Amino acid sequence: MSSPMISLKSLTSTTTMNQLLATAKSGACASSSCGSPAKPEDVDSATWEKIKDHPCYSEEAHHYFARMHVAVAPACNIQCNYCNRKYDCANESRPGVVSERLTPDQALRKVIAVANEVPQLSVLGIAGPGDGCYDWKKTKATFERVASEIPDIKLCLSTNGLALPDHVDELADMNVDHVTITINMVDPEIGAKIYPWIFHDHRRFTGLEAAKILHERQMLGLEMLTARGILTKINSVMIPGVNDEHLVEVNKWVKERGAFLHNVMPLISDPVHGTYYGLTGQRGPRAVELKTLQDRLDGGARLMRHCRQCRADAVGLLGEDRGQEFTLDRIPGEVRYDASKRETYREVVARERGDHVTAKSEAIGMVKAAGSSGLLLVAVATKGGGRINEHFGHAKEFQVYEASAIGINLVGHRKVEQYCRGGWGEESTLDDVIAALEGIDILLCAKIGDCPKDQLTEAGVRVTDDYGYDYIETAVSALYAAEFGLEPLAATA
Ligand code: CLF
Ligand code: SF4
Repeated sequence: MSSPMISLKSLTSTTTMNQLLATAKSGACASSSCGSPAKPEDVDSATWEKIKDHPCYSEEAHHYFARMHVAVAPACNIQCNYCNRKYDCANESRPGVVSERLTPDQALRKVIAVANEVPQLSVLGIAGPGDGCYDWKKTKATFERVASEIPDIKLCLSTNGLALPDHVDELADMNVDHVTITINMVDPEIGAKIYPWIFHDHRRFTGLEAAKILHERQMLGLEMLTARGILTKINSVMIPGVNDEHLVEVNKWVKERGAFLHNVMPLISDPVHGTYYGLTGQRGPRAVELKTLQDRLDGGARLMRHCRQCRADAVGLLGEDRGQEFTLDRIPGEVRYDASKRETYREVVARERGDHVTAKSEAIGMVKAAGSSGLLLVAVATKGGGRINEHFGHAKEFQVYEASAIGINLVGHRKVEQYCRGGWGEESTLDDVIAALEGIDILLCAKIGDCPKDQLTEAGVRVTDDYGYDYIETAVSALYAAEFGLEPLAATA
C-alpha cells in the first residue's frame, strides 16, 4: 500500500527526517497529494480546513503535526484545587508545569527557532501557567508578533473562561480559530469544591458565589465563541467523588452550546506537587475509570481521547516533549524564520496521509463488516506517522486502540517509564509497565528483546513485533481477524 519512496514509515530519527525532506525536495514525489484527506463524515469542509493540521482537534492530525506552548501569561484570576503555580520541575509532564516564563519578544524568538527545527510544527498554544485571557496584553502581543512572522501557524488559547467574554471579539479579529475552556462543573455546588476563590470585577469572591460567577462566565464565553464560528474544546478534569458523575451533565451543557470537542482528563494529584488535592489525599482516576466515563459520554459532545496533558512549555508531537532543546539559553539572540522545512514536510505528509487514509479505511471496513461482537484492546508503541515504529524499550507511552463492531478507534494512552536505559532494561520499570497495561489484550511494537517479551508474556500481556512499521489500523485489523476467526486483509506495509 505504501509508497516505495522514503516515507514517514521510517520516521525514527533526525537523520531520517533530513533524508525524507531531501527526497521530497529532489522531486521524487512530484505530486503534493496522492490521496484524499481524512475528513470525518460528521465534520463539514470548512471545519475540516481549520482542524486538519491541528494535533489536538484532529486525532488523525496528531500523528503528523506538532504543537508548542509558550508560557507568557503567568497571572491567574482563579484558584483551582489541582494547581500550584509555584511548582516547577523540568521532568514533570503535566499541565501548568513550565521551566521558564517568557516575554512576548522571547516567545517570538523561541517560536521561530522551533519552526526552523521542527517541521511538524503547526500550532502555537498559550496554555498557562496563569490565564491567557486575564493576562491579556501579553497574550495578545505574543499572538500578534508570531502571526506577523509565521502567518500560517495556528493560534490556540486555553483559558479558565472567567475573563474570556471580555476578549472574544479581539480573538476573532486576530483569527484565533481554537479556544479551549476548562469547564469542570455546571453546578456551582460542585464548583465550590473545586475552586476556593476567584478574582473578578476588581473583587475576590469565594465559595458558592465564586463558582456561580465562574459558571456563568464560562457559559457566556462558550456561546460567544460559537456565535463567531471559533472552534471550542472543553477540557474537564475528572476528580473522583467530586465531579466524575457530574461530567455527564457538563457534556450535555457544552454540546448544547456548540462545543466542538470535550476532553475529559484525569486529575493528576501527588503531595509533592503541593496542590490542595495533592496534600489532602484526593486521588485521580485509574485509566480504566477514565475510559469507562468516556465510554458513557460517547454519543454526546464529540470526545477528544488523545490528550497527553502537556506541559505549559511543551514542544513537539503530542506524547513527546522537546521543550528542553529550546530553552532560551539554547536559542541564538537573533533568529530568522526559514519556511522551507515546514513547507517541504507538508508536501511529504500530504502524500503519506493519503496512503494512510486508504489503508485505515480498508482496515476499519473489514472490522465493521465482520459483524463480530468481539472487542480487542491493543496498545501500540509509535512515534508518529500512524505506524508501529517505536521499540518497546524506548516507548514512554503506548497508544490504546479499541477494535469492535464500530471500527478501530484510538481510545487513550498509557504513560510509562522508558524500560531501556543505555542498553539494559530496568526490572522495576517492567513491573510498572505491566501495571500500566491493565486490561490490554495485545501490545504491538517495532521491536522487543526476548527477555522483556518473556516477562510480559508470563505476566499475561501478549506482545508482538511482527507488525513492526505497519500502519496501526492495518495491524489491529489483522489481529482482530485472527482473534475472532475472520478473513484477514492482505498485509500492508
Ligand atoms: Fe496546546 Fe491545548 Fe491548543 Fe493543544 S494542548 S493549547 S489545544 S495546542 Fe492538546 Fe496538550 Fe491535551 Fe491541551 S494534548 S493538554 S488538549
Ligand atoms: Fe492554575 Fe490554570 Fe487553574 Fe489558574 S486556571 S489556578 S493557572 S490550573
